[in-house]
Amino acid sequence: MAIPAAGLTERTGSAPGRVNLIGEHTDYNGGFALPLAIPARATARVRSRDDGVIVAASTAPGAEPARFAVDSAPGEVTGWAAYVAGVFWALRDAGHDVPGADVTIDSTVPTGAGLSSSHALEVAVAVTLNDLHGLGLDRTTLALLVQRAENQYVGAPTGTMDQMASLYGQEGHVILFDATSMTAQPVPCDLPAAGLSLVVVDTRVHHEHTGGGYGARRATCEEAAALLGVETLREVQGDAVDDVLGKLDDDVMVRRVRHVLTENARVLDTVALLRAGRADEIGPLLTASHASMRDDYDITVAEVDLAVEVALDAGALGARMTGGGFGGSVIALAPADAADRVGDAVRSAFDRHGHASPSVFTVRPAAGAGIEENNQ
Ligand code: GAF
Repeated sequence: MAIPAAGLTERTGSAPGRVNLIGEHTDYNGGFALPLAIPARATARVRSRDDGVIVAASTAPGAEPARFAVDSAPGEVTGWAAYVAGVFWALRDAGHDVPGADVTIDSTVPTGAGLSSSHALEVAVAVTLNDLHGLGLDRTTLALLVQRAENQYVGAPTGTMDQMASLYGQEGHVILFDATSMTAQPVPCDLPAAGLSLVVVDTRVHHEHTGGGYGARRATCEEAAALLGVETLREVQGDAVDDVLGKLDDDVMVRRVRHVLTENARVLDTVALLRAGRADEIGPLLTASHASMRDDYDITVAEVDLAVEVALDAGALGARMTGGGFGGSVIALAPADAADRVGDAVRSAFDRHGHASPSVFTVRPAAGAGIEENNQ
């Protein structure tokens, strides 16, 4: 990243939200995921201060401005500003003596929709501070620092997929993320050329990963890995799934591990099809991923299951919940001329079932985080 010009004390950077095409709850198991950066982004304007204070403001409705010390400890700042405070904390804890700042956030990533709005905010702040202070940190290091902010400061035990997608996203590509080697490989995914649309249905059932469900899934997987005598479930990925499951007694644990192992395989199958120019054939893998999240990982909710079912009935080639679950968004891969029909069908089904009206839009793979060109 660029070293700042001497005396320049203000920067603006931005970072996208993400949709995960496939590969859910695999990242903290050392596995594979296939996210894409989306056009919706968080923008962070950072102006240095010399009084050791951070003043954070956001244009989001209801987000109160916050004022706190640059060296605030985890727990001292709560609410939306904890995401800002957490990034400063993680950088300083890693030995980067970043000063206080006025930080203004403006984001178009819907919150609580499973599209990684909090990671977009954190990554936007991290890339901006990195550039403003000439820290020279590479993107993977920034992803790991943002994970520390999220885990230790905010208190959500999340993995690294969202940050990697936001940092490494590329237009026209999905990103094959390998959480063991921490590599992010772009895989071409030109949906319009394939005559396809990726429809997102934000069910408006909001989720929080600081709640117990996400952490409980993670703990069960870690327990299973310990019982199997491995560091992460990735180490048994090459073994026959039934052989691995046969070594576990607990039915819930068996189902959780089956999801992770079969999901990793589905990611790699999806990548093979995309690389072979067969994007129109990945639908069944997406739908199988959803069934696995619903039946084995138990992380879907009624609205999400309904959206998937109705999207498929309306002509989607495949559909699944995207993100950590317990609400959030569904993605449906549809022939471009069926995208409107899919959206309309889901809206009317939600209406019939008395659910709040969903927000429906299409996304395409967009660029990753960066510094705005109009910085002086
Ligand atoms: C959330 C987490 F932040 C990610 O790390 C990942 O685990 C995802 O849920 C599930 O795949 O978005």
